Parts: sequence; structure tokens; C-alpha cells
Amino acid sequence: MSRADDSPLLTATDGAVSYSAGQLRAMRDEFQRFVIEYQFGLREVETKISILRDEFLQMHEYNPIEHVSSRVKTPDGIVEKVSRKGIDPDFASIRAHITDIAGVRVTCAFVNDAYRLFDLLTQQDDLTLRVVKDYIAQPKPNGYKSLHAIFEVPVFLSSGRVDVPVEVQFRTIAMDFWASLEHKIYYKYDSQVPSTLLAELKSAADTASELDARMERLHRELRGGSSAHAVTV
Ligand code: 0O2
Repeated sequence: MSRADDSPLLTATDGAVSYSAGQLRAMRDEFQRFVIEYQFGLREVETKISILRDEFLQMHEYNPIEHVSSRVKTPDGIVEKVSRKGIDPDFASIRAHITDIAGVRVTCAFVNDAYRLFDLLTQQDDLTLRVVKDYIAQPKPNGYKSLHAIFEVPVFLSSGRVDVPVEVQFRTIAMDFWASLEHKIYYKYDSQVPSTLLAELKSAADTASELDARMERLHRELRGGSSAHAVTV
């Protein structure tokens, strides 16, 4: 059975909203067009990271990257951020104000490698560094550590070039271990985490930082060389 494109498909019981099949299809297409740019941006950055990883392995017999994961924010995640930040719910505003729709997480064994990967991406002249938040140098009060960078990467579509923001989070295994547990605890307690548990988490973050520092020292002794790191933008 076919339905005329402009006949109402959904009508709210209070009569406030109604969409035709044609309108719903247009909304779906617009959303797909919106999301696909982020998927391609992600792919470009993932390729850059995997090239660096392979070069390190083949030319320097050293792997600075333990793990890479990536995701495009879910529609629910986008809607949650739009309402939490009071952003106008149209694609142009979302594009302008939400810069972590495409996200890559690079997990390294050592803090020094996290900064090194950040530097190597920053030096690539087709990437534009837009924002850096160095939560390694300045951890969040709860103990969260990671280096966040928003890069803009050009993506070439049939319609021309679009510059897509991609958030890259650089962290160590210990930071990642802590952040994933903290995330689960927040989810379980629906953000109302008991204060004793918050204190435990902060203490665990301190322990993770000590472990990172010790492992880095041992690693430096093993390989020689310096471990100076800082973000300069
Ligand atoms: P997901 O699942 O990664 O998409 P916001 O914090 O979102 O209001 P902003 O300025 O974009 O605003 O945040 P920021 O500081 O750059 O960090 C956002 C992302 O960093 C989060 O994404 C998490 O991935 C991570 N993050 C930041 N702070 C914490 C923290 O205290 N604990 C943990 N576990 N992760 C953190 P999303 O969108 O929340 O989630």
C-alpha cells in the first residue's frame, strides 16, 4: 500500500505535530547527510593514526599506541548535549557548537607517548588544531586525566570540501582504566555517586598517576632519552 508523500503519517494526540512520509524521509536524509561527514572525518583521522603506528612499528620497532577506538556520537548523545548546553536544535547550530560528534581515543602505554602522538598530529599541515584541553597537566577535580584536542580535517565530497571537527583524546592505559570505571559508576548511580565512592575514585586516580610516573621512569631507564612533555599552542 502506498501513501501520498504529503499525507500526514504521524499526528500527535494533542494535534501539535504531524509529519507526512515525505517530510520524514527528508528529515532522515538530512540527518544521514549530517552524520556521514563525521564518519568520513573519523576515517581520515583513524588512517593518520594507523599510518603513524605502522611507521613506528616498522621503522623504529616501537609501538607508542596500545589501543585506538572511535565512535560517532549517537543521536541520543547529541540530543542530550543539545539540551544540556541549550544549543538551538538545528543542524547548523549543532555543527557549530558540538565539536565531539566524531571522537577518537588513542590509548598509549606512557604519558610521553600520548604527548608525542598529539605533537605528530599537530604537525600535519592538513589538520587544523582548534582547541586543546590538557587534563593531564591539569586534571579535573574528580581525578580525570586525558589530553583532548579538537582537530579539523578536510573531507572531500562530490559537492566539495568540508572541514570536519574530530575530537581526539590521548591517554594512558591507567587513565583509560580509571575513566572507564568512573563512567560505569556514574551510570550505575545515575550521577548521584556517594561521597565515599567519589573519594575512593579520586584516590584511585592518584594511584594511577603514580603508576604512570613510575612506569615512565622505568621505561626511560630501559630505552634512554628524555621525557619532557608539554602542550604548546
Ligand atoms: P562520550 O561517551 O565520550 O561521548 P561536556 O563535558 O560534554 O559537557 P566538553 O567541553 O565537550 O563538554 O567536554 P570535555 O571536557 O572536552 O570532555 C568530554 C568527553 O571527555 C566526555 O564525552 C568523556 O568522553 C570525557 N570525559 C570528560 N570528563 C570526564 C570525566 O570526568 N570522566 C570520564 N569518565 N570521562 C570524561 P561525553 O560526551 O561525556 O561522552
